[in-house]
Amino acid sequence: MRFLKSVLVSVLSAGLVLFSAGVHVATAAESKDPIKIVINNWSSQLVLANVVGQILESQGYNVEYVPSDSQLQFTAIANGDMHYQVEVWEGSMAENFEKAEMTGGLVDAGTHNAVTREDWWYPSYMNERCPGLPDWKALNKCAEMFSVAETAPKGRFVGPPADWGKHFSERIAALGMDFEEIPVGQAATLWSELQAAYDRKEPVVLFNWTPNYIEAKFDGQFVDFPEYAKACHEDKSWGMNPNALYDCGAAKKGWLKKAIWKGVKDKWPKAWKILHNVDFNNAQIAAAASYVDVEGLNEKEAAQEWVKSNKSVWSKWVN
Ligand code: TMO
Repeated sequence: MRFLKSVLVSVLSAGLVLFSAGVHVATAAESKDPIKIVINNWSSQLVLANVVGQILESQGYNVEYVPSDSQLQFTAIANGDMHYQVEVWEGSMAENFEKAEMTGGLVDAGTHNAVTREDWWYPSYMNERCPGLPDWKALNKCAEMFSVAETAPKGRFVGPPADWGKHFSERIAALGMDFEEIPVGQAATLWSELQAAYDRKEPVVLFNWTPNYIEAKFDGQFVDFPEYAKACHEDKSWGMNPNALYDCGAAKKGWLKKAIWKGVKDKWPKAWKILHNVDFNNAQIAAAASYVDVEGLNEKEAAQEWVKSNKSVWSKWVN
């Protein structure tokens, strides 16, 4: 009996070994070192980074999540200290992304289907109260309406966390606006400020972006600033203020890219392909944010949900 039991155990464990060898066969020749996926401080990025990580794990890879500043991350990727960023936004990261790409260490891993915009945004009930919106000059005429004790008589612009590289204070100065940027410490404060104003139909103008869950929950729109051009961020003489950069809005149809360390290609060749294939659209990104900001899941749980219910989407990236 004892003999039988031990035979059974060894047969079972041999089977287990064979089974796990089978699972890992695709990546047998590849490094077991963790692929380091960058995480930032807004919901969709956190969820999608975990989605990508869980997909890689399903293919036998080891994964590590590394927090980084959304501007400094590109040098870290170029140096091979971090390996992949799933959300590179044109409106806030193009310059540092392209600088790192020029060193050769960071590679453009392709553009998502999603079209993006990151800019000043206000609830639609302000259209009646401030005629001429969404034009920025009309907004500026109503500046005092947006003032709080801290900024009066200037209007308050509820700005993003400092590390998001937006240059909004420079824009305010370049365009001579009667606004002052008051940055939040974290993204969640943007939404609580919006909610508080929205509930009382009070004036508020804040930083927002699309795709995001906000557009499904609140009725509002972006402020139209002078049309974006690359030169606006590089050449002072460009635009309506000949002595300043940033006298323009963000791209209205911005790209969303992925960034990868060039060394991934030799170290994890199959992952290199998968990570290029990753492709999210607007609805998927908004839904990713909604799992966290509306349903209250953490990013790991949200990613598990996504991976479970979108197998037909990601199985194409893997094969
Ligand atoms: C990069 N972000 C979506 C926060 O503007």
